[in-house]
Amino acid sequence: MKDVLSNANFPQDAQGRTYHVATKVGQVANRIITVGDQVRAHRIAKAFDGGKPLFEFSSQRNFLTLTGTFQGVPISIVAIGMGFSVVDFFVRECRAVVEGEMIIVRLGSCGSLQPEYGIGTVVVPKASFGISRNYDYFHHDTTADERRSGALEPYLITKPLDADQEVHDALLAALEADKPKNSADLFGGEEVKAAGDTVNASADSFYGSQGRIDPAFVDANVNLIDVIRERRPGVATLEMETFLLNHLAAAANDAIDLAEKNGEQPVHKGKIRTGAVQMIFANRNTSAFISPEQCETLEHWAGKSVLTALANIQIPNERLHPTGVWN
Ligand code: R1P
Ligand code: URA
Repeated sequence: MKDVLSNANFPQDAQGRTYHVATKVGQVANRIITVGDQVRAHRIAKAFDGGKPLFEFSSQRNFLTLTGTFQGVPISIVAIGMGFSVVDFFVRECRAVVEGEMIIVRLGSCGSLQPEYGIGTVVVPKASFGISRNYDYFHHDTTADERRSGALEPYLITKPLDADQEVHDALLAALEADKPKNSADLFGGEEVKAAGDTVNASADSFYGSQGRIDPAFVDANVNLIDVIRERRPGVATLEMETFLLNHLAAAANDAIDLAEKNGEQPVHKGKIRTGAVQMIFANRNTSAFISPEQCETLEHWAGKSVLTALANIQIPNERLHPTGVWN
């Protein structure tokens, strides 16, 4: 870190760059695609107008921001890594440097819990709930009785939170309209497909809280997948970020509603709308895992579709960030 930061509550440098994502006003667009991995981010950015971003920055903390235009509409792609905590850095720090409304779509990989959604299916969830490890269950002070009685459960399962309906519908429509042709050869005899209105679970680990068995650790998760299916019937996918994105958007939107109710000026004048597109990389019903060629095909299709959907969703001019590197 080279620059001097001030404000221990929300550190920013003299130009307003945030501490971890390290972008400032004018570098991030109102419409954002967030991905886990940087290869995917660069792949999608090739579909920007002119074939490349207008702004590119990789932070010391491994957040990569690529901002460009697609069909003339400014869009940022931000690669954040994995897990709940990086979503928190990403949403709060991007919110701090963007004025007006934000639409954030997560484009990530996932595991499938539904036999009809194999590798080659891309899903658009309508809702997502969280699964987190209940650390006290594993604490040495916790008694066998507390564990047996169910007073403490090994995993906490939240209520679901919805994605924005218009964003969901635009994503599904764009995927349907632009399916790769002749994909059956690459995907074991079946063409790729898109499925909407699914329910997602975001876990705080790839392993224990997604029900993967690891004899090297006590995880108390042998029946976790059954418990999840029983409590949230129809759950289709497991990944690690979508729930927190929906949660933080709701928290930001609640802060605006609260300020307005109290007759105060909200910090930001626009709400955050969210959506997600999830590519199935791991089929938890069969144990199949995606190949690099299949991955590239899905990322091109899904990436272009998310760009198209974002460009098609209208944001009124007065709720758009006024200037940026794209102007
Ligand atoms: C785990 O392998 C990672 O893959 C999924 C999970 O949510 C987690 O981040 O998403 P990405 O492909 O976007 O990283
Ligand atoms: N990402 C996850 O979090 N889980 C999977 O099974 C595959 C991708």
